[in-house]
Amino acid sequence: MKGTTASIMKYIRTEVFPTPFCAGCGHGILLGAILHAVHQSGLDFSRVLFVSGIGCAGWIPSPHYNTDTLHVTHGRPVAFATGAKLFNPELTVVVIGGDGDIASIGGNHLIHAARRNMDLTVICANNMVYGMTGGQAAPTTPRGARTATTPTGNLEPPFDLVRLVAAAGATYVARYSVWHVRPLIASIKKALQHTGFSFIEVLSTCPTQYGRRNEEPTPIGMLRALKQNCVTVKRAEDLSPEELVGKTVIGEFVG
Ligand SMILES: Cc1ncc(C[n+]2csc(CCOP(=O)(O)OP(=O)(O)O)c2C)c(N)n1
Ligand SMILES: [Mg+2]
Repeated sequence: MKGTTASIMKYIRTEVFPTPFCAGCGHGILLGAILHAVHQSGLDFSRVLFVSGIGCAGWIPSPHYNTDTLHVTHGRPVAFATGAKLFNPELTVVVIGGDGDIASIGGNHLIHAARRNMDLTVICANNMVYGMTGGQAAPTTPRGARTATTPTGNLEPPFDLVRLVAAAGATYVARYSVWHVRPLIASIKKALQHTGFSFIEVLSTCPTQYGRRNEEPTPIGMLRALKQNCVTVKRAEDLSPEELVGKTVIGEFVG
């Protein structure tokens, strides 16, 4: 049953279906990828604690995952997860949050947990916008992108989350997208088994709040853009700075 949808259904509270996600939301793909990684790792699901804040990404574990989930204040899941891990060190503690939750209001918790090399896995579902609250600009919104609060284009530069977290001291750092599901699952497996602070940025699609205001309004167009615009770390080594403009480098950066 490796890799089939049937193999992960036992980890899902199907009584909460249909999901709260909009049509074309990439967070559902990430929801499944995390469960495939758990399944393939052979972890006891009842000994995994998922912590999430407020936002569409917060709904990935809660209410969907059939184990303990903490659905906490916006921006604070890393802080709650730190407390849970210190109190109960044998738990595998996984934070799942949006780019606003993890890197905007929660940015300080993120860098300090990385600095301390806390034994947590943090998965950031980066749809480059505040999806749930109406599509405001986030610290991950690309320059020039239109959002509810930057209708003529964002003037500010975005954070490069993998560089930020790697510089802060994380000991496993990777980036993939919801298009690159197989390498994403392999990376989540590594992060779950890693001792120390592991961080995965997952580029996700938000047709409702991001795509419709920018070049790719459709779910399939957004997925195609991820396929076309992402280049692996290895391939990026052979590209000039000019050739890398508009590209996102994916792969493992630390670990
Ligand atoms: C302390 C606090 N500040 C602000 C909010 C409003 N709020 C809820 S979710 C959110 C941002 C959601 O964006 P993100 O974390 O990227 O998740 P997404 O919905 O895009 O998956 C904001 C600003 C809140 N609930 N609590
Ligand atoms: Mg977001």
